[in-house]
Amino acid sequence: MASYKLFVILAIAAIIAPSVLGKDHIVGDETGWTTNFDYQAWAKAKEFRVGDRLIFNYPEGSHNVIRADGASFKQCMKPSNVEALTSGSDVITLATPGKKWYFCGFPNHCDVGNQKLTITVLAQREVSSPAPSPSDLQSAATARTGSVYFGMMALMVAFLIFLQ
Ligand SMILES: [Cu+2]
Repeated sequence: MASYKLFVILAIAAIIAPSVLGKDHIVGDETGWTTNFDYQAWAKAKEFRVGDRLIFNYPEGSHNVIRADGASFKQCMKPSNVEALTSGSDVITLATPGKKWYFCGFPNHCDVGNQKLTITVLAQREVSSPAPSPSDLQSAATARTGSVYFGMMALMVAFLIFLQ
């Protein structure tokens, strides 16, 4: 009985979460983050937006992830002020729109092995047009508030059921 209620809560959360949070993109899908993979082809089919997350999966110690700028990306050179990510499951939340550059800092992985990714991050999902009019912004804001509000209500109801 308790497990059924838990299932209901999880099901509701699963329906609501995507409307509130961003999307997760596993870089390279099941291939993960490695050499000799066409990450540009992988990225081409996807849409990246503010609030989405990039997840770089690789065996810890065999690769890393460097958040570069355009110039350092071109030369596969780590910017001196940037710390490499090394956990083997590195999560990067896309915080701002625009071009982003990532590569592996292991010798030859970027330049010879082509282990690099550049993406263009678009604005957050709810505000879809690039130059929305004030009324568009208003309705987008209302829609967002509405879905968050509905989500909170549904979760509260689910927890009340669960607690009974
Ligand atoms: Cu590497």
